[in-house]
Amino acid sequence: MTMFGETRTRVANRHALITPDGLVPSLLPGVSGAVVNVILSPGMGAGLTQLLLTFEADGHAELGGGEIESCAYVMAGGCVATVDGQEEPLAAGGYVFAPAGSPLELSRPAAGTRVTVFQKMFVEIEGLPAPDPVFGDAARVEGKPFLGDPDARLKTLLPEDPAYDMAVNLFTYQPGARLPFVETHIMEHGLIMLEGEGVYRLENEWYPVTAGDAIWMAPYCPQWFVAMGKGPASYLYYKDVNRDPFA
Ligand code: UGY
Ligand code: MN
Repeated sequence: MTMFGETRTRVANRHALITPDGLVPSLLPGVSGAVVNVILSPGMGAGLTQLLLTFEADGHAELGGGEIESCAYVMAGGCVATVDGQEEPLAAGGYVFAPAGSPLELSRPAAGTRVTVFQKMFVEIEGLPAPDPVFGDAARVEGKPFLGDPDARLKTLLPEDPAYDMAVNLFTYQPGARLPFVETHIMEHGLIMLEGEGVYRLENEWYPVTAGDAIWMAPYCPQWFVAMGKGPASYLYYKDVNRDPFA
């Protein structure tokens, strides 16, 4: 229960914690029959948008296209994803990447389907082929020990190929597992906690976090996480990758 006049949400200049209690829906062109929460956006200084879509049974979304690339991950329920005429059913844990120039269509959702979408402006490299669409299922991706720790496992959902300038990863920590050091890096993150709880350090603040919380980390935001619950904690996150800092 939230205390009267209180929230754990905190929006700072170089990081943000957005908790579900304060979310207010907005209308987004191309989306119907869904509650849309634009959780992260350029409006707060972020270089990405992170959307949470909660569909009704007749919901439909057409996202991206133009210079925008999109990656959608189904957190609960299921729907059909279409990119460039290729159509795939996605259940919970299913995901899809639609490159710039290829709108992402989500249709025929089960009522209550919840989808996180990360979007950014694609940065082209001359002479490099454009990235292909990707359809996948997180259950089929191997979780690799992070820097040798078998209790902190990382699933890399998109191809590790210079054609892609967006990474979307799934991190699962056993209780007590943590990032081995406080990271400070050029890459920006958008993140949503999928399961469990822990403490996230963002710059010089420490935040208790739980499933449903979203986080923005600007480039160079010092960051660290420790899983503190009785069960595993997992989060889905975005990262901009593979481009020259001057691009
Ligand atoms: O990929 C990453 O930079 C990751 N280790 N960061 C994070 O989980 N905050
Ligand atoms: Mn990081």
